[in-house]
Amino acid sequence: MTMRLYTSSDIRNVALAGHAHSGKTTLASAMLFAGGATSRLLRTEEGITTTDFDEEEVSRQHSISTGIAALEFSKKKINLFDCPGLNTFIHDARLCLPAVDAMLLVVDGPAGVQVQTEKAWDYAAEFNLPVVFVVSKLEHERTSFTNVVSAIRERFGRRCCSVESRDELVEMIAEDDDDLMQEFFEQGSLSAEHLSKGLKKEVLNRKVFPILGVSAHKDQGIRDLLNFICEVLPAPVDRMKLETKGSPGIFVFKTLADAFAGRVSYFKVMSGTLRSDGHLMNWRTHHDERFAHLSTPFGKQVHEVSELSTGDIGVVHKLKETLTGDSLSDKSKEQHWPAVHVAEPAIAFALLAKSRNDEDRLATGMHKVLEEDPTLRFYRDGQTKEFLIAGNGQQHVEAIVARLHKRYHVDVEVRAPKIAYRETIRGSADVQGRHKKQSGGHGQFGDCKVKVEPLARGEQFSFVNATFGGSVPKQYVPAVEKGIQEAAAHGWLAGYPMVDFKVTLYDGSYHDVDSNEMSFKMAGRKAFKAAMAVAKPALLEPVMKVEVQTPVEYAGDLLGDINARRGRVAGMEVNAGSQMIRALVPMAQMLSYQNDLTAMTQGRASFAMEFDHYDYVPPIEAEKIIAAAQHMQMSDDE
Ligand SMILES: Nc1nc2c(ncn2[C@@H]2O[C@H](COP(=O)(O)OP(=O)(O)OP(=O)(O)O)[C@@H](O)[C@H]2O)c(=O)[nH]1
Ligand SMILES: [Mg+2]
Repeated sequence: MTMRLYTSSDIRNVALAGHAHSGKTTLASAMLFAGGATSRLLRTEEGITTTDFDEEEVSRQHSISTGIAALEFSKKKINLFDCPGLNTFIHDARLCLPAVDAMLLVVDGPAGVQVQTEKAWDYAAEFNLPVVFVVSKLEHERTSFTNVVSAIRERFGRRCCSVESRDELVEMIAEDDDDLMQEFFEQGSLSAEHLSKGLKKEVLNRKVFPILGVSAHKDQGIRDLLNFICEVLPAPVDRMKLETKGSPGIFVFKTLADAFAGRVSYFKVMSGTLRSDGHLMNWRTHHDERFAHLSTPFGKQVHEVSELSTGDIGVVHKLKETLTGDSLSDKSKEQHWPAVHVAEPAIAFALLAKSRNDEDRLATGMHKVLEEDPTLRFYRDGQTKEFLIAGNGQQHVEAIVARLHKRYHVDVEVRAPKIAYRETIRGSADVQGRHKKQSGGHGQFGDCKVKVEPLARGEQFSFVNATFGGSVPKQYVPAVEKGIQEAAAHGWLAGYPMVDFKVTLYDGSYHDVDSNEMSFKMAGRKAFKAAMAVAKPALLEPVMKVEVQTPVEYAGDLLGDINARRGRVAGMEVNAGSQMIRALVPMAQMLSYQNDLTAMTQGRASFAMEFDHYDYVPPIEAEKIIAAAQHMQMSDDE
């Protein structure tokens, strides 16, 4: 199927975001059906929706990654981004948000505002996106539209306003514009034209957040929502300064590694018009990429197009060197758009290949899967020689392992999670590192004096050369630094990387013949070891920011449980009958939280967590970690 051409002002890119199970995928289906893009309403339960096509999504009945599909409505092209809402996959939504121009924040009718509703709201703020709340499942017997509207306003402010409350909306719009205020005072209302213009502006500037209601199952409010998108939400060119006339440039926001079709890249046209059979330069890799066939995404399928206007969303297959976050543009003009910054994943699992054959294919398969998800890390532990995969949580990693199995037939076992501990120092040291081997043959000589001090959390490492008079010849200074860094990478207490410390090299000596780089590197290592003996090394552990939402009756038990996990409660609020608990809890205590929380609350509570900071491990726990590391060291030496 080939799609017609749309000009920049006829394009709308909207994300459907919100809590898991709130009805985003079903709503996307209903919108596609209403727009004539599918011949009937496809439901998540049937496993055949347009935007959930991955094997894992079908079997779990939850979206795992953002599915994109286009439809036409009142001559506009709407690109729908159906985002995952589950805690462990919602980060995937964030990666796609640079490509959209508004967010439909879906709020579950029966359940109301939930943990990931807030997360999605925060994402919208981060990317400066207009937000329209969509209350789902309107026909459901437990949905009260009025109650959900109150909960939304209580949580996100009175600028969230049901479009049914026309008077209130008119007042809000008039409030922010002197001319409209005057008209409002004189006429007691606003003309239809001014109201519509005013609303558009207020939504774009995130001054007003309209609330609509829909039932995807009963096809209620779907056309109104589509109309609203076309009439009120901005075209890409209304929201961002995009050059429609210049040479073409694109930003890649998503990559799929298809076992058969190979690499599939999703992009937004950021400038000019992109035509098929053109070439663009990838400015990260300096690789000339050919865009043979251009298409518009439609879930797993694509609809071919001959060109795409500024602001439109496209798909292209088989780019050679391009990954998520890359900017490509015509050779004549280098252009860059910022990639989304992702935090380092703090939880790692060991992967054990089930057979030799699996081991051989593990790395190849994994590298393909990794292309799809820049938040994952795959590496080999220097200490244990195990393959490790780091991600956002157990479910995240399990989904990856399942994908590896289904797509590439690699069988691996996921082992107990590893916590990414770090080491640091609490005290300072002033030490000497001296390496000398001058018996027979060519000698070795390096000598350095260093001061070592703690740095603030997160500052990693700094090295200052404060020598004078050539006590350490300039060409050997980097060797001292390298020696220290290499030793620091293996830590001191339990083999975890040493971080947040500063080294000042202030003196040393050398030998005219026997000094060389290697000798000064050795001297650096020795200085590090000498420093650790006195600088009070300590273990650091990742601490997570945890948000739990629960019916009020479980709050007492959950608080006690958080305490038992060495957690610190940072805030509590009651909102429309449900209790929100915010806490900081060491990751080591959160590994089984999903299961424990379900058991403690009969599955009625939900939670979200993300890495927050590193903090000292209390002495008793630290002893255990150090003992475990020494034990492993010993069995390695055997
Ligand atoms: N009663 C009713 N149920 C609905 C409606 N829309 C969706 N549901 C049901 O809600 C459940 C979740 O729907 P999904 O569309 O998969 O939810 P989602 O928001 O995409 O969930 P994630 O992908 O996990 O974030 C399914 O059982 C749907 O059948 C509706 O309009 N009315
Ligand atoms: Mg979904």
